[in-house]
Amino acid sequence: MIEVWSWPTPNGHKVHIALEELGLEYKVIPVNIGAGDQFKPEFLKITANHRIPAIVDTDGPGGKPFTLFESAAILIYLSEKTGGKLIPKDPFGRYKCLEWIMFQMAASARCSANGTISAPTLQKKSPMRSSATRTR
Ligand SMILES: N[C@@H](CCC(=O)N[C@@H](CS)C(=O)NCC(=O)O)C(=O)O
Repeated sequence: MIEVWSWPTPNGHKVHIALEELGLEYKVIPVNIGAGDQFKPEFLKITANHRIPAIVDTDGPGGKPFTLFESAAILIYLSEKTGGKLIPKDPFGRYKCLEWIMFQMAASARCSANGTISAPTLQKKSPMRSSATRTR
């Protein structure tokens, strides 16, 4: 069973869609980023970054519980967990796929919700937030 600590935002939906596509059993644990849930200790136990999505796989590598954050890392993990269904196995296809995964992370997946959650109260709780994000 995979616990998805998430919220309905673009980065959250990437993982929700992959879980549906792969037919994996999962349970969503809502992290209301508009209410500041991402700063709660129980969420910060499974991520070094106060951002959704994050997962806990109760049946991770070696059959042990496994935590993971960052949507691209999660997508790669879920693909490999299911035998590489989302990422081609041949080197050409694999690296082209990773290229686009990295591209969407770096260039196109800025969370549109960031503007709404950078209210002054949340900014104070988030020393890691960049000045660029603070001013949006
Ligand atoms: N690089 C991260 C970005 C995650 C991200 O920006 N998450 C946003 C929602 S889409 C968030 O949780 N923001 C809460 C905050 O900044 O405190 C990923 O791809 O997982």
